[in-house]
Amino acid sequence: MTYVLHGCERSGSCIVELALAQAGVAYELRQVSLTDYAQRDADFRALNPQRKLPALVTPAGEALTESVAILLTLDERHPEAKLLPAAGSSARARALRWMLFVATEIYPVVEINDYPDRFRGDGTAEATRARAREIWRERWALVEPAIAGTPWLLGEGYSIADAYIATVSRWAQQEDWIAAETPKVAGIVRALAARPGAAAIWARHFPADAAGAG
Ligand SMILES: N[C@@H](CCC(=O)N[C@@H](CS)C(=O)NCC(=O)O)C(=O)O
Repeated sequence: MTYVLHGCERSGSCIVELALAQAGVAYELRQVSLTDYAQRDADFRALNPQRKLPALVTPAGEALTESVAILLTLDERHPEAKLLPAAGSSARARALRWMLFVATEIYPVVEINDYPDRFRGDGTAEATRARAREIWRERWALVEPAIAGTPWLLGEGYSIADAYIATVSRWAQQEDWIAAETPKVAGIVRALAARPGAAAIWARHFPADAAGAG
């Protein structure tokens, strides 16, 4: 048995795939097309009642969901991969702080941008999406000054928090704003797109940003 990752290009499964590749473990990809709304199919719903990607089935058959929970579980089970700095370290605390900020304060806003009808109440979908993008930008403006390394979040070097930041920064049709207003975030994207072991995965999820593209 190997890991089975249920995901889709350009989605949060990119982060999990980068973690699995870094851990050097075998995994199989199962496509769940967001374009086709396949996350709402009964098969996938049985795996994740929340009907969202990513979902990871472990070699022991456990179903894991929630991107950060998946990453922390992989970090515990494959410590040699060093997905995150060592437990108890100051560097780990900073990586967790900003990865969780992006996961809990920015990632959910993308749902409002992508599916405004779910949230619009009496307003229009356009107005709901526009407000989501304002909030999204305000929150990215908090991430930018926290990036202490060159190019990575931590001065100590790469961690899976960089993959998290880079992936979420590609959403909500805000790539141009990210490039113009958050150059350190954009620098993480560029460095990840060129990073050995990550470049091929990144190119599949985000071909426009692949190193050397454009
Ligand atoms: N809290 C979840 C969020 C997952 C999420 O929003 N995934 C998106 C793709 S990146 C999704 O499946 N959206 C489909 C939908 O909302 O119908 C996590 O961190 O895994």
